[in-house]
Formats: sequence, structure tokens, C-alpha cells
Amino acid sequence: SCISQSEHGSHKPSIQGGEEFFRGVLESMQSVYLNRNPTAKAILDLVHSVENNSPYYDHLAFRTFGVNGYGIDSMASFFLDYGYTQRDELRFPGKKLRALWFSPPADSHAGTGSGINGPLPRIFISELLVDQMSPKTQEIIKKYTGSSGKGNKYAALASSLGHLTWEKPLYSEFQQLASESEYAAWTLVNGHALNHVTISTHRLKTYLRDIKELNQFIEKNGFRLNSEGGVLKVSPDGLLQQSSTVADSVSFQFSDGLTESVPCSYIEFAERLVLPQYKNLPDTEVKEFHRRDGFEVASADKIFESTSKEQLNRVGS
Ligand code: OOG
Ligand code: NI
Repeated sequence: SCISQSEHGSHKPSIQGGEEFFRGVLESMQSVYLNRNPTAKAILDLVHSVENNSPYYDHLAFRTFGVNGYGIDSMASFFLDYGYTQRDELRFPGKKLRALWFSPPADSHAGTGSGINGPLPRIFISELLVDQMSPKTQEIIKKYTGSSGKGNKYAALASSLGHLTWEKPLYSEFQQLASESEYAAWTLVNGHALNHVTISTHRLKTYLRDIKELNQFIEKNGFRLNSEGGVLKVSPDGLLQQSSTVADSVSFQFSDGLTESVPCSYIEFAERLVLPQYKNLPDTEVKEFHRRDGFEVASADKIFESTSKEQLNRVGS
């Protein structure tokens, strides 16, 4: 028969029959990301080679235009439909952004594999506060979201296909957005593509589980880390530590025929330390929920810079 052994008998049933489909969508999003971003692919391969396993993901992140139904909700609805829960809001007034994060459905979603087939990741979705942009920038964003028809209903589909839901812009329009918000320019040409995946470092098995060791390992292998505010971003309580690479660039053909290099995606690393009330638990009993959860606005503010010109054009380290 074409039903494999693992589909019979004793394996843990999933809460929802849709889990395989859901994971398939995440896999497609990941494969679009890996094909476009050689640095992310190389780093995942390197970590795999040391660990003998694909790392688990802490979170996946997306960017959106907060206008006419194209904001956070356009991507969030897919995750909410598959059991995710909306958590905290983060605000970035200087960048004119806001973000929400979503936690995965509890239990029985531990997954049986590695990487994207391990425990389901958190989801971080941000949006540009479009009504706070200049009239010129707003007009361009509304032109493209408008040209997309009902594309906002298919954000997750677009992300898994690696397709924009709107037409390709003119180079001058990209530049206008970039002069005001690098986030806006990124979103215009990358759309709903995965902005980054984040390796969960504390769930690694080797010395790389210490994020400082992982950072050194990445740099020793010739990759650049985002240095904005220091390579390691640490939350005020000290329990959430993050770092990220500088985004890869891809060549993008604009609708006026110009081909220019534009920033694509990056990869992040996060170490969540054990909460003070669980500090006496033996290592073998520590679960993800015993660790620092959530995100940190001051760190996130600097991680957004992983796609900035300033970081991409940095020379040396
Ligand atoms: C998101 C930056 C913030 C985090 O984990 O705090 C972030 C982005 O660049 O879109 O990823
Ligand atoms: Ni992140």
C-alpha cells in the first residue's frame, strides 16, 4: 500500500488533521527563503554539520504594510486558523512600526522531526504605520497594494510560493520608499517572503548552544553579524539574548527594466535562559516554558537594522 508504516499504530495523533498541511506550508516558505538567501542556507548547513541535526526554530518573522487590509492580520489569519494565539504588541515609534507575536498551539505539536518539523516556532509579524508616511510614500504603497486586488487574503500562499501579490515597482519608487523607510522599501520588493528564521540556540546539543560561541563560530566562518548596538542584543532582565546576520542581497528586475541589488533576508539566533523561579531544575527537566518567553522592543529595534544599507555596506567587521 502507499500508506507508510508510521501512519499506522502507535504514533501520537495530532490534534488537528490539518497539521501536516500547515507544516507543509511552513516548509515551502522555508524553501523559498533558503533558495534566495545563500548565507542563511550556509549557516543552517554549518550548524547541521556540527550538531548532526537541523536546529529547531525559535520564531519566523514577516513584514507587512499596515494599510487597506495588508497589515499584520493578512499574515496572522493563517497562523490563527491553525491554532496560534495572539500575544504582546511591540511599538517602534522611531521606525513607525508596530508588531505582534503569536505563540504556537500547545502540546502534541512537538513535531517528530528536526528543523521546521520540530516544535512549532513562535511567529513575529510587524507592519509599517503607513498613515504616518509622507504623502508621496503613501501614494506608492497604496498604488501597489491597490494593484494587488484581493492579494491580502493570500499572504501565506504568496509567501510559500515566493511570489509578490502586487506588480513589480519602478526603481524610482523603491528609492523613494528607501529614503524614508528601509522597512517600506524592503517590503515593496520582498512582499510576504520570510524575513528571517531564528535558530533556537538553547535547544542545540553542542557548545553552539551558548549564543556567544555560536556568534564566534559564525564570524570565524566568514559571515557578518549585525553590529547595531553591539552584536549581542540582551533584554534588561538578561534572559533573552539575540543576534543576527546582515541580510543577503538579490538582484531585482524593476518594472522599468533596471536591475538593481536589493536587500533580501537574514538569519537570527536566540537564546532563552531559564526563568529565576526554575533555576534549580535539573538541565534534563527544563522545558521551553521554563524559559524567558516573548520579545524585547529595544533588541528588536536593532534587529530590524539587519536589512539596512548601513549594515549591508559595512566593510570589515
Ligand atoms: C524583525 C526584527 C525584530 C526580533 O526577533 O525581535 C525581530 C524584522 O526585521 O522584520 O526579529
Ligand atoms: Ni526575530
